[in-house]
Amino acid sequence: MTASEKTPFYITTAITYPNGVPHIGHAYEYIATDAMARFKRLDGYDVMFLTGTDEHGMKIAQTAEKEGITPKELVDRNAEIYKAAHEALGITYDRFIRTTDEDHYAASQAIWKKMEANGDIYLDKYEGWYSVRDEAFYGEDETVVKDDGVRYSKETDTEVTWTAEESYFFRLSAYQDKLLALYEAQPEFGAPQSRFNEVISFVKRGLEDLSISRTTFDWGVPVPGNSNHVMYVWVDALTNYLTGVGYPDVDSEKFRRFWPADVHVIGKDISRFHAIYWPAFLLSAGLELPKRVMIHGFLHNNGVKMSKSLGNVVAPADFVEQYGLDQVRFFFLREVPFGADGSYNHEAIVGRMNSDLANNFGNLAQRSLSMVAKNCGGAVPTPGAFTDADTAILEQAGGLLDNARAAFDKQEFSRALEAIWAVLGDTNAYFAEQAPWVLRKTDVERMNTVLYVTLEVLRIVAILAQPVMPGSTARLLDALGQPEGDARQFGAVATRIAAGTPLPAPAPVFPKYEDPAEA
Ligand code: MET
Repeated sequence: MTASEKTPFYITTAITYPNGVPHIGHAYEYIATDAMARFKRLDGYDVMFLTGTDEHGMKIAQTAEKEGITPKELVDRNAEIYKAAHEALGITYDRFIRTTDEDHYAASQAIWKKMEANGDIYLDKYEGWYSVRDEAFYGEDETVVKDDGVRYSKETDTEVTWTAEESYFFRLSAYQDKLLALYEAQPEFGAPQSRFNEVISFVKRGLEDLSISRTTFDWGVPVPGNSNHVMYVWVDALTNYLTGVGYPDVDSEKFRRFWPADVHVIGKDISRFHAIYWPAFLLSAGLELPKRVMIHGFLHNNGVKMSKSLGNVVAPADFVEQYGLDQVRFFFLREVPFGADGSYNHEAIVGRMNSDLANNFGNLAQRSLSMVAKNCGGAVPTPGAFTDADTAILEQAGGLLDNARAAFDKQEFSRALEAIWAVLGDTNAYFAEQAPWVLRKTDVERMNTVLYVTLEVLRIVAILAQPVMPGSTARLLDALGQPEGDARQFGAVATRIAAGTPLPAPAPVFPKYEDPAEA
């Protein structure tokens, strides 16, 4: 199938302010979004996966000033650091957008003009509280003065400063009913439900018009027709999702193919921007709305020692170095239901690495493949008639694809992995019960059948686990004699491993965690 015959699927991460260094929270979002993108590619979709950096705004301008460099120098340097983090995490984005990219200025100014032409932008004066950390405006009732005499945002605990300047406003107040109608018509527009409900109640309490330009600094996209103003950073930031698919050229093949986005994956701290402001801007500009905003929770290091020397690991690359890339990807997606908050610590990671990966998956593969190498001439054996036990396990494995699809379509990664690992658990029990090492002496045909069934389950599990653990599953699929290409696409789940397929000498795929201190 050519790309244009496939169903398009457009997925995005939030774009990060490149004013610091990537941390585990970024890694978590990139990994989840990447797993989703890989899943859809393997399932035959034409995927567009956008990620990048959010380079304007006061926060960036202030960080640059502190460092004594220009904002552009700062973002040029740091964008590379974020790209390197994507690389280290195996993120297969199609475009890394930087909001200083030229085409993004054009897109931001184009959407501004559309909103203006629709009568939704007017010039007035802004007076209120602004948090540079959050790049967000807060109502007085959303702030509190603490014992230190400083005023903070109640929600995010960041300092706010009084801002009074001429500003353009977006008529957000006019969108309350339209947004509520949207939420009603598209009940899965925001997910998970509990986080979406918070957004809905916020809108129900009433919306004020939004200040969308600044005059006190110039690090931003100039407002069309008034170069004293730059756009409020969130106006241009959200527009990145349009730039990524060719906006303002709405007739381009790319735009027609990929807009509206299928899923925006974001953190819970920015749900208001994505589920309220963004659809309002799009409605104003006469553009279609994204199908889903998936709001994930935060991961906390619950305080248990993470690294041998420092007692804490926060850089994604260190994590990967310590545990292995696929192990980290698996852990994050398996451990915490996506959407919920969760925690991670060294013991939990090692636990999953050793029990789920090394024991349940790796050992089963290693034991069955070595038996095949020794007793079946190094090729997939020919099975005899299947018993009920064989059929039961094959049916369970065969049912995993539908199950995984249903879970991934809602970004319920942990649920998909749980189901896959339940089948692995049952296959381990099956293998122990059937005891092919005993059959070797008593009933070779039966041994062949048991090994065949086991390899077949491993094949299906390896195919389905690819989005989460691309490297190890590729090695396992090599060991199972499955070439790259169609044999590894989800469509291949419906086939059976072919008897007689020659197999290379098996090598362990999932190592146990070795404590460097004890090595
Ligand atoms: N830079 C924002 C943040 O990190 C996200 C922008 S997504 C359009 O909070």
